[in-house]
Amino acid sequence: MLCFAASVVDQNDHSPKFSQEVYAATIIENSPPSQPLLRVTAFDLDDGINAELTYRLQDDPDELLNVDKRLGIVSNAAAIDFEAASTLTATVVATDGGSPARSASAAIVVKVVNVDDEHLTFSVPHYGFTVAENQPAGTLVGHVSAVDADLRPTERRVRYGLAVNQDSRMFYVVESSGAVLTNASLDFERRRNHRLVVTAVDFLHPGFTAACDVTVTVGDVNDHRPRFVFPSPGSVDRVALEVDGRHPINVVVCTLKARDDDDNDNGRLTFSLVSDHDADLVSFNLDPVSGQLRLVAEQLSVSVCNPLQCSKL
Ligand SMILES: [Ca+2]
Ligand SMILES: [Ca+2]
Ligand SMILES: [Ca+2]
Ligand SMILES: [Ca+2]
Repeated sequence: MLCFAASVVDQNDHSPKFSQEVYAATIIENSPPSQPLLRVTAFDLDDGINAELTYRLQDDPDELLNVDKRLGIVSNAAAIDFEAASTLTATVVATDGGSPARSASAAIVVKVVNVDDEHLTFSVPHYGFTVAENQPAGTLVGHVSAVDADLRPTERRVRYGLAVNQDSRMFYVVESSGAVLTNASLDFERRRNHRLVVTAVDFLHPGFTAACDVTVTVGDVNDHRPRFVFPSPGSVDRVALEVDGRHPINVVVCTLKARDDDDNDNGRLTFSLVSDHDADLVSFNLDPVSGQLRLVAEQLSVSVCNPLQCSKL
């Protein structure tokens, strides 16, 4: 009696098929690595190795997710920072063991749940502003800004204030906006710099505070006229000087001194002579910078009192 045995060899004629097109999960920010998030499942209607599936991920450039190649369990590869990535996406691919192999893919979407883990921070630790002197109280000096990366732009939970110090009474800060304004007119000649400390607090979490330094530089305005120190101290524009007509020529008679409380060009003085009598001018030479006054002619034979005018050019 003859016996015949027949067997059917499986052909890899079926591709794997995922149970879902999209797999979704959530993860709480800062969770430690290797938290199981979801499980993907694919089926293959072939037999044996032709239905033996392995899973892998692609389109996960930061490699924040892992998948168990046999079990299809997707986990996080690292702690996730919500402020850096609020949603993670990847593609999972299932491949069978056939030759040639067949594969299928599905999408993975993991939403990250925000944790209030960020603190208020000023955009810079030190602000420098300049405001001209003599401006009325209420003049805007500048803006400071503190942000909490946990907050969306529409969430306004920051309140600004001014720490009390020796300069703080001259300024105030708008609580809601961080605008710094003057409380009084500033005087460059009295104080050129003011130092402030602006604070910010999250009013839902009063323990969350931040502070920044603010330097307000007062800009000079030419608000002082030159005044003579010598002779006739305090005189603004005329000095009386008695010159002996016998004084030798080209020898310094005296050195005029004047001051101006303003800064740089606003306080830089030059001297010049003016007279109602032009003839008097030719008798004198006045150095515009040093203020040294000399007789340069001998026309003066008697003592005269010449009104000399000093002016800033
Ligand atoms: Ca197959
Ligand atoms: Ca956060
Ligand atoms: Ca001034
Ligand atoms: Ca001046």
